[in-house]
Amino acid sequence: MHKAPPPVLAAQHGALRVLTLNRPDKLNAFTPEMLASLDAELDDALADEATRVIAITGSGAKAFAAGNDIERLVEMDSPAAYRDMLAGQRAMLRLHESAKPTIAMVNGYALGGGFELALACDFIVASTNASFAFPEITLNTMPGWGGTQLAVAKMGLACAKRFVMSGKRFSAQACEAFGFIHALAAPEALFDEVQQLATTLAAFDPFAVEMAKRALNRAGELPLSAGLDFEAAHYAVNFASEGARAGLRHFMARKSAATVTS
Ligand code: CO8
Repeated sequence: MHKAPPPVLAAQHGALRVLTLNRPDKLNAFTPEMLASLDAELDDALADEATRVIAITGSGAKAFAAGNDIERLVEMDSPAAYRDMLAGQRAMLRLHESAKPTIAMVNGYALGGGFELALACDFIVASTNASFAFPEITLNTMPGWGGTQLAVAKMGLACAKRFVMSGKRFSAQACEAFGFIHALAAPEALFDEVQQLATTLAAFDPFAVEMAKRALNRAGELPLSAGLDFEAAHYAVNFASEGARAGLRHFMARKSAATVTS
C-alpha cells in the first residue's frame, strides 16, 4: 500500500533541529495534518536537550510555504474557518513564545500563512530567490494566523499596511531593506548561513537566551513601566542562575589573567 510522505520532516545537525514542511507539489501549502505534525515535532525539539535552536524550511526549490490550503478553504463554512484560524494561530504563538530560538530558513515563496509562520520565528534568513506577500486581500480575505499583529510588531504599521492592504509580493532584497530579514544568502549558501546563526545562538547560555526572548516579546504589549518591571523580574531570575554566575566569573578570570601576564 502507498504510504503518504510525512507532512513535516525532522533532521538534526549538531545543536540545530531542522523541520521541513513537506508538500512540495502544492508549494508546502498547509493542511491540518501538517500543523499537527509541526506541533508534535516542536514538542520533540523543545524536549530534546541537545537541540538548542530550531529552524523551519520548505521542501523543494520553489517555496517555503504558499500559505493555507486554498482548496480546503473554499469548502469551509465560517465556524470551520474560525477553528482552522485558531489552529494556525496556536502554531504561530508556539513558535513566537518557544523557549528555544527559532529561525525561518525561507527558500522561496513565503505567502499568507507561510509568511505568518516566518514572522513567528525569531529570525528570518532568506535565500535571494525568496519572496514575501500577504495575498489574502486579493482573495477578498485577510491574514488570520497572526499576520496583522506580527507584521506590525516586526516591520512597523506603515510597512505592514503595504503588505496586508496591497497583497503585493516583495523580493527578499526589498524585504531586507524593510528590516525584518536577519540575513540574505544565495540559495546554495542558505543552509550554511542558518547554521552559522544557529552556532552563534547555541553558544550562549540557553536560560539567558530564553529570559531575554521572553522580555523582548513583551515589548509593545505592555506599557513601558510594566515592561520594565517584567524585564527587571526576568533579569533577577536570570542573574540568580548558575549560568549567569559562571559567565560573570569567566569574564573576571580573563581580566585577572590579563593583569598577571601584562
Ligand atoms: N493552497 C493550495 N494549493 C496551492 C497553494 C495554496 N495556497 N499555492 C499553490 N498551490 C498549488 C497549485 O494549485 C498547484 O497545484 P497543481 O499542480 O495540483 O495545480 C501547485 O501548488 C503549484 O502551484 P502553481 O502551479 O500555481 O505554481 P506557480 O509557480 O505558477 O505559482 C504561486 C506560484 C504564485 C505561489 C501560486 O501558486 C499562488 O498564487 N498560490 C496561492 C498563494 C496564496 O494566495 N496564498 C495565501 C493563501 S490564504 C492564507 O494563507 C491565509 C492564512 C490565514 C487564513 C486563515 C483563515 C481560516
